[in-house]
This record gives sequence, structure tokens and C-alpha cells, in this order.
Amino acid sequence: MSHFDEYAVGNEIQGVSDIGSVKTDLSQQGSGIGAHAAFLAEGNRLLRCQDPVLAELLDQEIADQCDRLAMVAHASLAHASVLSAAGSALGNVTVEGYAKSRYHPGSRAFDGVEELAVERAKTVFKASYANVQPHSCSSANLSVLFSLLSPGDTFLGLDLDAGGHLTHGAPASVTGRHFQALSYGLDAQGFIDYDQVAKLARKHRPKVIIAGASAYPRTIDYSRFRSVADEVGAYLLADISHIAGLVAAGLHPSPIDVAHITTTSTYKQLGGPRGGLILMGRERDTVGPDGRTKLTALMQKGVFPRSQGTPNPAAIAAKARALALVARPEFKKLAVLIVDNARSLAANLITMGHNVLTGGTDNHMVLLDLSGQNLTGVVAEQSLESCRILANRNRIPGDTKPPLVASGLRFGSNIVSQRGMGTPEMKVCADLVTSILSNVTLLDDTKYVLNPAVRSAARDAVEDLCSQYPVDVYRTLL
Ligand code: DSN
Repeated sequence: MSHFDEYAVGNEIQGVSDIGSVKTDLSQQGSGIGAHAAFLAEGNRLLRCQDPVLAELLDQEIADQCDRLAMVAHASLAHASVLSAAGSALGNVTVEGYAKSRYHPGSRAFDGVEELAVERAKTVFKASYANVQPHSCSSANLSVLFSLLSPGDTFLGLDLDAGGHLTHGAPASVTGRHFQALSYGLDAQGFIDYDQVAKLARKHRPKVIIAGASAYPRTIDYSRFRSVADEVGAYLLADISHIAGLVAAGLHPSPIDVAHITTTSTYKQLGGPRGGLILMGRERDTVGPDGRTKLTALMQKGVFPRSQGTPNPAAIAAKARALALVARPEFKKLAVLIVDNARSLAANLITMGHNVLTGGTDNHMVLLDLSGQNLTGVVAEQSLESCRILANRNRIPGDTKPPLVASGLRFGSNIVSQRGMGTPEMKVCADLVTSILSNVTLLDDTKYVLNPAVRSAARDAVEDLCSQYPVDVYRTLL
């Protein structure tokens, strides 16, 4: 019997007392479980034997993810097979460049993996070009901006306080320091102020306009952005990081053929690993600012060598795996549930007296303005977390509090939907949130007291809900 037979039945290798003394030939395929599975099994065994402190922390994370109610907008759960790919031996591969055009040897398997990921990204998003190497959507955005703009050039993005992203020109980001970044905002109802976008564009003639948000609960009208971009001769960049799953499922208009370039992260709504993508549709052959180089060539060079060195091959394998899951019909069902749940959560919170920005949502996100409730964002976040509910503080338009305090709270329905919760459970969640927030006494912007009986009842309710809806996503996507 080989070691692999033993792994296959889940047994510890017998007769081994010496930690790490087993010499396994991980290239063996004899047992049928495959070298990758054997590698992970051996890695897990060694981790547990040799580094129990770290192993226990990793176990703790699984337990936490199962036992808490994650109502956050900025994450989704990755399928166990995605995380397995992310932990693969491809992590040992260091090669710069692209498939069939590398600057190092040793990319035989990785070339195939990268091509698979590119093809899957193109299929899922109906794109004609995909670059799967960005380490995050921030990296993708930097690659795009540094390819299309010269230092000091003007671009237009959504203001951070209005729901934009750091890389859309925030002063704290290199994008706000290296370029002339101008911001558009929201109208009185909290919707993107498209008239302001047009006005600013006509006045300042930006070279790039970014359509995208980190905290915006409504549908984005890419065509409207594109007509402004065309009028002033700007490139349109759509950052769909938060809504990529809805775009892939056809539940949010796709910018792929409307914008010149689209970027996304792979972990927020795609159930993928840490990472980003750059995508293009119809505009793949459009030329860049030099009037000669095609956007596809600019993006290839913009990622490597302009803004990144070696890619992360294991993460790219995980992207390929996640994209295969996104292509399945079950993902569409999940996306429908995500939107239904967010709408239901918003409606319930409004009925319970909360100030929901824009009066509802079109995507997975629900934003609360806490300024009328004698609460701050950080206190709301921490009081909920003390009851094992996660939602994050967020600045809101006109916020008078600093970012670490903030006056808003952002909820998201990705993970509760992945766990199989539906609209009846959203009422339970809204009840819980309301009961906790209305029993918080604010001492100052960051200090509070929560009624202990309320905390204890809320924890019991969270435990109930979590045990009814276990984290099956590690096995079955839904
Ligand atoms: N972009 C940040 C957010 O939306 O919270 C995290 O990735």
C-alpha cells in the first residue's frame, strides 16, 4: 500500500513518529487521488504536526466563518476547490511574462492554467480580451490608469465619500497624487449625478472617466457615461469589482462592450481568490493615447512589466476554478437570490425606521445613514460584531466624521445568500440589527455600551440562524 492509498481513506500514515520524516514522492499518481491532492494532504498533516499554533488559527477562521453572520458587501465565500487551487504547488512557480512568452523557464503547467483562466474569464463576461494577472482590482486599476495617463493628466472618478474607491482618485491613493483627479458625486436622492459628470467632463476634458463604486446600491448607467466620454474624447473605465457576479449573471447591465476597459476583483462577488481581472469587449482594437498602440497591447504591457512583476500562478489557477463555477447555472440562481435578499433587507430596515440611502437597492448592497440615530459607523460595526454579525462602517455623502469613525453602515447579501438564506431570513436579520442598534448607548464617537441581555439574545439568534444555514459553500457553491 502506498502513502497515497492511506491518504485516500483519510488515515494518518502508520508507524511514523518522526515529524516530517516521511519522504513522499508527490509526483506519484498511483492511488488515483492525484499529486495535487496528495501535496495538500501532506501539507495539512505537516502543518498540524509541526505548527499547531498556526493550524489552530486556521481552524479558528473556518469556525468563525461558519458561526458568524457575515452581512458584508466586500466579500464572498470561495468554494473549497478554489482555495485548494490557490494553495497549489503553482505557488512555487516564478515566471514573468505571458503564456508562450515568458522570461523564465518552468511554466509548462502554468501556461495551460493561465490560458484556461483567460478563456474562462472571456466566456463568463462575454469579453474578447482578458488579463488574469492583476494581484487585485486596485492593481488592475493602476495598470489601466498608468497605461492611459501621463503624470499630471486629468481623470474623473466617483468621490470616495460618495461611494468611490481609493484608486478612483482619492487623495490618499497614488491615483490622487500622481494625476489630476477630479470627483463627481451624487444627487440629492443619492444617485450618481450624471449631469455633474457631463459638466465636469466638458469643463476639464479628462482623459479617463471611471464608472464604478465601492459603496453604491444602484444600477450604473454605463451608456450614459460612455456618451459623456465620447463627447470629450475620454476613455471609459468601468470598475465592476463589487457587482461582477451580477454582471456575469446578467442581473446588472454589462459594461464590457460599452466601456473601453473593465476591471474587477475576483473575491468580492465571484467567490474567487484575492486577485483582479482586466477585460475588454468591442474596444479591444481601439488605439491608446499615442494613436498607434492597441488597447490590448497597452493592457498586456500595463500589467507586466509596467506595474507588476511575476504573476501569482496559484491565484490564477484559483481564478480559473472560480470562473468555472460562475459559469454554472447555479451561480445565476445565487445572483438572483443575492439581489432579492438585499432588496428585502433594505425594505425591512426601512420599515423598522432606518434611513436607507436611496430608499433601497438594485444590487447586493444596502447603505444606512446613522447620523439621525445617535450612532457612529464604528460603534454600529463593533456592537454588531460583538453579537457575531459583520457589517462595515462606511462614510456617507457629506460625512462629518473621519473615515475610522464614519456615519454610515454598509451591508451586503452575498454570503448570507451563499449560505442559502432567503427573504424570510432577511427579516430576521433586519430585526436583529434593529434590536442591537437600538439598545446601544453611545458614550462618545467610538465608545458605547450595549445592553447585555440584548447581546446575549442576539448571539443566540445568530447561532440558530447559522446552524440552520451552514456554510455549505465549501462543498456545493449554493
Ligand atoms: N474595496 C474595499 C471595500 O469595498 O470594502 C475592500 O476590498
